[in-house]
Amino acid sequence: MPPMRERPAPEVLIEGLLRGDRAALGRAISLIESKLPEDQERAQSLLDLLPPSPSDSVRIGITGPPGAGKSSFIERIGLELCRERDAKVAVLAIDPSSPESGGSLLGDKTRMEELSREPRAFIRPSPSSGLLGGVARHSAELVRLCEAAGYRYVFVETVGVGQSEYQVRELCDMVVLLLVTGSGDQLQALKRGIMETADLIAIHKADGPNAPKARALALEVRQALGMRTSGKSFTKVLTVSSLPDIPRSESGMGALLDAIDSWVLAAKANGAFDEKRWAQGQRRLESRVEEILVERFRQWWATRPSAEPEADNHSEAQRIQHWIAAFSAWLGRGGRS
Ligand SMILES: Nc1nc2c(ncn2[C@@H]2O[C@H](COP(=O)(O)OP(=O)(O)OP(=O)(O)O)[C@@H](O)[C@H]2O)c(=O)[nH]1
Ligand SMILES: [Mg+2]
Repeated sequence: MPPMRERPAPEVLIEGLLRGDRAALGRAISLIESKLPEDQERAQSLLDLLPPSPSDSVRIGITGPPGAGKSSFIERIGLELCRERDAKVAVLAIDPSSPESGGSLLGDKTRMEELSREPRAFIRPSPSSGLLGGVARHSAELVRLCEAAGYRYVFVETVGVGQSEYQVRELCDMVVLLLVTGSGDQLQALKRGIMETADLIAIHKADGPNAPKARALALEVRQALGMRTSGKSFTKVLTVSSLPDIPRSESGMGALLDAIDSWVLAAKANGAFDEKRWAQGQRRLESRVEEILVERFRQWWATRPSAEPEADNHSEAQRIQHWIAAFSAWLGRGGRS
């Protein structure tokens, strides 16, 4: 017989969470991600009990082509934050793709081995396969849970390209783009307008024989950005290495952290930081309302009172108009026939 699943009350979970208890955080995340109908109410109560998001947290999205070293970079910068700055660091991953790609998250967990042993770090445990679809859907809630548990730096790694890049921007305060030399990816990124949406660009793996090439690429990217923005690009382009055996003074990690700090300070000073969070929240609200409305529409449609308008003398556009009017009227009556 499988072991009985423990079901701590939301109040108990919150209490542990606010104390910074990692086990409570892990359980809270599982509850939010749960698809079991009997968990939905507790999940909602848990969210209702959460304090407002702290204003001194920073949500940093890490994007870049596959193999650019995103996980290794998060491990290095995470360790730096934990050890040198005594900060608490949480790491989440966004994977909007199907459950089949579950391996990538598992891989990340092992690649961030050192960070996962760090008491001030929390790496979201890999969900069991089949649950991955929930990662992107609940990621905003997961960020809130991490922040409530005292994590002031929340890193979000994109897994896969395309859709996840959009999602990470909607979730994070700033986006750091990692590029590497010799892959041609930087040209691709430029074409697709990805560089312009990054708040900071790091030319990664700038170590050993690759260091001069990385510096050359940084120069190229700066020029390309300058041309795009008629010389007014404020996006910093730095070179950095995440190899553990590169001395800290040569890795560029310190300068990169300073660049993140000054970006945050500037965004807070001119109001852009709060504005972005507000706008992101507004868009989440709208998409939630959309979901609710579509759900209501489908319920109404299944039991709609009147028959189709006569097919012959109604075009498709008229038919749609007809049903929109009928549905709106029904909504206007407070959902009564
Ligand atoms: N030389 C060098 N190699 C690195 C550096 N960072 C990562 N690597 C190597 O690059 C490879 C990919 O690293 P990951 O951190 O897994 O890259 P990723 O972008 O997370 O990969 P996916 O999540 O699979 O897209 C590994 O073999 C790393 O050892 C670095 O700073 N310098
Ligand atoms: Mg990775």
